[in-house]
Amino acid sequence: MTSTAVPATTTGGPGLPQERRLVTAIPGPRSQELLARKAAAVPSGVGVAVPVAVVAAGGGVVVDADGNSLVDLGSGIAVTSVGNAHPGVAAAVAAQAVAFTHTCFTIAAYDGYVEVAEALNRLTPGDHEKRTALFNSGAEAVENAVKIARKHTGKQAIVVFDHAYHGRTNLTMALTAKNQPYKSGFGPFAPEVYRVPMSYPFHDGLSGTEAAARAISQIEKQVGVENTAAVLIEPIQGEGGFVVPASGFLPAIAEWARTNDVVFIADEVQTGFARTGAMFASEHEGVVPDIVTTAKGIAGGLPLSAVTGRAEIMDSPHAGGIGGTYGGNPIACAAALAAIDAFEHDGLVERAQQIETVLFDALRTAQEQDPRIGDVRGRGAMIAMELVDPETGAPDPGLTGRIVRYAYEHGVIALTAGTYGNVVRFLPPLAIDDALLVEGVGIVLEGLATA
Ligand code: PLZ
Repeated sequence: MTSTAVPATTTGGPGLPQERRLVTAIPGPRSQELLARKAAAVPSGVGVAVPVAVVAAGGGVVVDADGNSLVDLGSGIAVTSVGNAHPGVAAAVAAQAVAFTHTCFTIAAYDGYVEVAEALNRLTPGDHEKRTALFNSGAEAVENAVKIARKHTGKQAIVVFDHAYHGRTNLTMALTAKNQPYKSGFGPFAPEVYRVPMSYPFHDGLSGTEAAARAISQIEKQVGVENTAAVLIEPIQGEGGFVVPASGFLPAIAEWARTNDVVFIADEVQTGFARTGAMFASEHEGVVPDIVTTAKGIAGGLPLSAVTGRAEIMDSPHAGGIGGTYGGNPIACAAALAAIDAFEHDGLVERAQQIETVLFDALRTAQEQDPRIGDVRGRGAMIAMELVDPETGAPDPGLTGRIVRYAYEHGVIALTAGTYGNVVRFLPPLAIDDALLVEGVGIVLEGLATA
């Protein structure tokens, strides 16, 4: 059997040459070989967006088995914010792996879990007393946030928004808006989930106050505050297309929740940890959520997620009511502590702000020449362009698909998003350098010009 496994000598991390380098077509022969094996061994429901076999990654590049070096504008969907194979993360993982790999925290406790909890209690918005519980995936964090909010309020209804994405488990599929590809045929879905309109300035033209009034009226008329346990919202929607609500929308919803005994849950799985040019996206509008869910960027690529919230809410489940075999695994916690150290001490919040400037400059200049770029939006290193038919304003998912294909064929990983599939999103590692970032976005725009 042939194999494209990593040679033992392969080292990723920031020491990799920071360059876009194409030595074969994409996919090259070794990548094609892996994808053929994948087709025979892995179900087709598990897709692969960029047809490469990865052997190393670091800084702003991903290197494939054929020797191509691709500019990474995706970070594995906003995960490797500190950079892939970050040296501090790699060293912490290695050290923890030779000390102990697992106890199950609910069987026998260890320092790393508590230290991650302390760090999140300190870093998330608000100076009230907090508690943090750790899990494995973003979806699992969201599920637990819902469990805790229901237990605390004694109510059941969960309010979510148009274009929302919260995961692929049964409850989180119900919370997620988009049918294809996330939900189709996978029901029945969990009950007591109610969807209300989001603030989406490019589409609805409403102010934050108007959009909040629309959503609140719908909750009060169709659900009832006496039934509503929680409002769950991404402060900037991720999979939904980097939808930044109009200013004032989030504070108005949070304030309404506060006065109605409704738990306000911010899903910061994609927006958390410096990604948007603040440690958490809720900070941009001074919102202090009752509960924050985090994952992705938290641990530099290891699976870890968290629910952080007001102590009185978090402590409402009975002893033993919250748990799981792997939640807060010691290796993932060691990685998180190294990643959090980098977020706090390596200027990554400021770096995300600089990336915003570079991306907005490039995309807004392109938008002036090209009416197919209907909207450019986002914050920090979470920036997107929404593509439309200039005549009708209709979404153009076909064009979007051609652009990201052009990009990877020319050595740049770019991702799509959006309810209408017409958004190209930029989520570079915060470890990317400016030259590579400018080159990468340039290739994407070249794709737009030729598509
Ligand atoms: N909440 C806000 O963005 C994950 C999904 C990719 P998990 N987004 C990427 C895909 O196609 O599956 C996400 C998110 C927000 C929750 C989640 C779920 O996080 O770690 O994928 O479970």
